[in-house]
Amino acid sequence: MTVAEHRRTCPLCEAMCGVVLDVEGETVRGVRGDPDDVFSRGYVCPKAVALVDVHHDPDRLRRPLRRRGGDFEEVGWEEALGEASARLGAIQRAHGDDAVGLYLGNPTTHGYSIALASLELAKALATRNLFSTASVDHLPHMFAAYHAFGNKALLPVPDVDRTDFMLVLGSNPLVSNGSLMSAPGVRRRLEALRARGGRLVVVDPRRTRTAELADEHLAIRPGTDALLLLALLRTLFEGGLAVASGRLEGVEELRRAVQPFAPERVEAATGIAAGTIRRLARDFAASPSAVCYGRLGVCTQRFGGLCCWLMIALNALTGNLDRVGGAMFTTPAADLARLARLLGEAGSFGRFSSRVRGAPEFGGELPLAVLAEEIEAPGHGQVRGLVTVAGNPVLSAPNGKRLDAALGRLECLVAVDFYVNETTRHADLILPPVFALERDHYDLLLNALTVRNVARYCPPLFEPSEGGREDWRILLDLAVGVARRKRAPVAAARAAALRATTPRRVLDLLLRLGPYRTTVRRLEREGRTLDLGPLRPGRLGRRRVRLAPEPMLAGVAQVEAALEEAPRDGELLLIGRRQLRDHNSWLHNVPRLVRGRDRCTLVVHPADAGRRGLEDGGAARVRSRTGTLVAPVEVSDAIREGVVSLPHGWGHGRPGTRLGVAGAHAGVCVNDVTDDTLLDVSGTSALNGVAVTVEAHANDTR
Ligand SMILES: Nc1nc2c(c(=O)[nH]1)N[C@H]1C(S)=C(S)[C@@H](COP(=O)(O)OP(=O)(O)OC[C@H]3O[C@@H](n4cnc5c(=O)[nH]c(N)nc54)[C@H](O)[C@@H]3O)O[C@H]1N2
Ligand SMILES: Nc1nc2c(c(=O)[nH]1)N[C@H]1C(S)=C(S)[C@@H](COP(=O)(O)OP(=O)(O)OC[C@H]3O[C@@H](n4cnc5c(=O)[nH]c(N)nc54)[C@H](O)[C@@H]3O)O[C@H]1N2
Ligand code: SF4
Ligand SMILES: [Mo]
Repeated sequence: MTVAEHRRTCPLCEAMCGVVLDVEGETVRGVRGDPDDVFSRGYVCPKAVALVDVHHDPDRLRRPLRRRGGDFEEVGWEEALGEASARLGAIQRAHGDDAVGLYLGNPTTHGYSIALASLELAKALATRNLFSTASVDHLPHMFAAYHAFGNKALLPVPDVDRTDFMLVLGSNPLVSNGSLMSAPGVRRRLEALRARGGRLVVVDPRRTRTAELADEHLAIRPGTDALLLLALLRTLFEGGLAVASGRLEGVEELRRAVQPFAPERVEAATGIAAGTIRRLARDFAASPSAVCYGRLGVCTQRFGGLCCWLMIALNALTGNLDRVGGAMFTTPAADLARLARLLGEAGSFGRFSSRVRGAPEFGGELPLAVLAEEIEAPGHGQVRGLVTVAGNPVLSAPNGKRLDAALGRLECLVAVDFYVNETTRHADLILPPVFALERDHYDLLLNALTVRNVARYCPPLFEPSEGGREDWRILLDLAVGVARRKRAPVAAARAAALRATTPRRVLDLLLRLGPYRTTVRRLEREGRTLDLGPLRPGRLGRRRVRLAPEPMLAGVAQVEAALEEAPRDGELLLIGRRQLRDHNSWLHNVPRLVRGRDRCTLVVHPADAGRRGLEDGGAARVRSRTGTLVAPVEVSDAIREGVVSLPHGWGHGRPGTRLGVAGAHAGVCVNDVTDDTLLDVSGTSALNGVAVTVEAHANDTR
C-alpha cells in the first residue's frame, strides 16, 4: 500500500506545531515536524508520537461503558446517552440545578468543537457547581485581566520574537513548550532574542532548562514572587522610571501600595539580593523594549492573582503594554474576547459563593478545590451527580485523594473520556469520543494567545470509525437530554438548535464576523498555517488600564505579612515540574513516552538530603497537612536549598483503571500531598510552595 502524507496541527499542547503524518490505509506509520509550517518551521517535541500511539492504543475506548457491579459492560450510544440524561435530569429535578456538577478538563481548550459544546452543556446544566482546570492553572491571569482591562479574555502575550528583554517568572517554556504564549520552537526564539543582543532573566527556585539558557537565573524562594514584583515596582517609582501614560488609572494608589517593599526589606524572604532587584528594575526600564511573563510557578501559588496583576503593572508602568516587544494582544481570526464583550460575558467575580466554605465564583465557576467538600456535605445544593469532560481531577486537583473518595459517593458520575483512568473508573457511564485524527481541528482559544497571528483549519484525517462519535455530538446530546428530563424547554431548545447545525458552520460564522472576514472554506483551501502577521500594537484602543483594583490592594497587606514568616524547623517547600515526555496525566499509556528510568522523582538539594540521610536513588517519605507519599529521591544542586520538586500527573495503577502501560509506570501523585485549603485571591490553588516534611524511607522504592 502506498504511504500518503497528511499535514495538520498537533492539538496536544499550546504550541500548535505543524506535523506531517505518514499514513498507510487505516494505519498511521509515523509523525514528524513539518518544515514548511510557517509558525513551527519543523519543530516538534517528543510527545508528537502520541498522535500515532493514542490513535492506535488498544486501551482507548471505542464504545460507551456502563457500570455493572465492580466492572463495566459495553452498551450502545442511545442507551448510554438515554440513561445518563435520565439519571442526571432526575437529580436536577428532585434537588435543583446545583445538585449536578460539571468539570471541564484541559483538552476542552484544545479544540474548537469541544470548547463550544462544553459551554453549551454548562448552560444546559445551569449549575453553580461548575469547575475547570482554570482554578489549578491560568485563572489568576484572567482574574488580573478582568480587573485591569475589564475583560477576562484579554490576556497579554509576550512579544518574544521582537523583545529586547524578557523576564520570566515561574515558567519553563523549553520543556512546557510555552503556555499563554503559543510559540512553537521556543528554544530557537529565545536563542534569537539573545543573538540580537537581548537579555533573558529567569526567576525560578530550580535551575530549569530555560534558566540554563538565560543570561541570569534568580533562584527565588517559592511563593515570594509578589514581594519581588512589589520591590521592582517600588524601585521604578523611586528612580523616576515609571511612565504614567494617560490610560493608566490608579498610579498614585499603586505608588503608595508598593512603598513598604524596599528591596532591602524583601531580600531575606525572597532570597534575592537587594542590589540585584534594583539592577533588574533599572535594566528592565532602560531596555528599548521589555516584557515580564509568568506561568504556573507564579500563578498557582498563594499570591498567584496578585503576581499576575503586578506583572501587568510592571509592563504597563515601563511603557511595555500593548506595544512592540512588550506584552501584546493578538488579533485572532475568530475573536472571542470581542465576542465575550459584546455578549456581556467579559467576566464576573463574587456574584455567588460556594455552599460549604463560601469561596467566591469567578466567571461563573467555582474553585476546583471545593468540589470534594461539595460532594461530601449534605444539604440543599449538595453535589450528587457529576459530569467530567476530558479531565482527570483525581490526579490533577489539590488533595486528590479526598476527591477520589468523594467521587465514589456520587449518585451518578458521567465521564466523557476515552480512557478508564483514575477518575473515570468511578463513573456510572463513560462516553468515549473519537480521538484527534478522526475530527476536524481549529485552535479557537489558543489562536488568541499566539506570538504571531496565525490561523489554520484541519479537516479530519479519518472519518470517525464505526460507531465513533465526536465530543460535539456527545456533549450536545447530553445537554438536550438532561434539559428535557428536568423539564427545561428553553435550554433544551437552545442546545437542540446548536446540535442541528455543525461545529464547522459555527466556526464559519465566527470567522466571517472576525477581523479578517475569512471563512472555513478559505482556510481549508489554504491547507497550511496561514501567517496573519506579527502582533499589532494599539489593540487596547482607548481602553483604560486599572492599576489599583480593590481586591488587589487588599491583598497587598497579606503579602506584607509574608515578610515576617520564617521557615519552620525542618520544613521544606514543595513545588512542581513538567517534563518533556509528559502531558499532565494522560500520555503515560504511550510506551514510547514512559520508557527509561523512573522520572517521577523527588528532587532534593544535596544539603537538605545530607541533613535527612537521603540518598540519590533511595526513597523519601513526604508528609504534608493533607497526606503522605513515598517517592524515589534524586539529589541535585539544580534546586534551591529548602525546596523539593515532584512532577504532577502520576499515581497510576489504581484498582479499576484500564491503562496497561501507565499502570506499569505508576509513579506517585503529588496531589496526594497538596492542600485544598490553600487558595489565592482568585480561588486558584497554591500547588507550588506547599509546606512538607521529608524523611528517609526505609524500604527502597527502586
Ligand atoms: N512537557 C509538558 N508540557 C506541558 C505540560 C506537561 O504536562 N508536560 N502541560 C501543559 C500545561 S496544561 C500547562 S498549563 C503548561 C505550563 O507551563 P509552564 O508554567 O511553563 O510549566 P512548568 O514546568 O509547570 O513551570 C513552572 C515553573 O515554575 C517554577 N516554580 C514553582 N514555584 C515557583 C515560585 O513560587 N516562583 C517562581 N518564580 N517559580 C516557581 C517551577 O520550578 C517550574 O520551573 O505546560 C503545558 N505543557
Ligand atoms: N500539583 C499540580 N497539579 C496540577 C498542575 C501542576 O502543575 N501541579 N497543573 C494543573 C494544570 S495546568 C492542568 S491544565 C491540569 C490538568 O488537569 P486535567 O485536565 O484534569 O487532567 P489531564 O491529565 O489533562 O486529563 C485530560 C483527560 O482528557 C482526556 N482526553 C484527551 N483528549 C480528549 C478529547 O479530545 N476529548 C475528551 N472528551 N477527552 C479527552 C484524557 O484521556 C484525560 O483523561 O492539572 C493541574 N494540576
Ligand atoms: S510541542 Fe509537542 S505536544 Fe506541543 S504541539 Fe508541538 S509537537 Fe505537539
Ligand atoms: Mo494547564
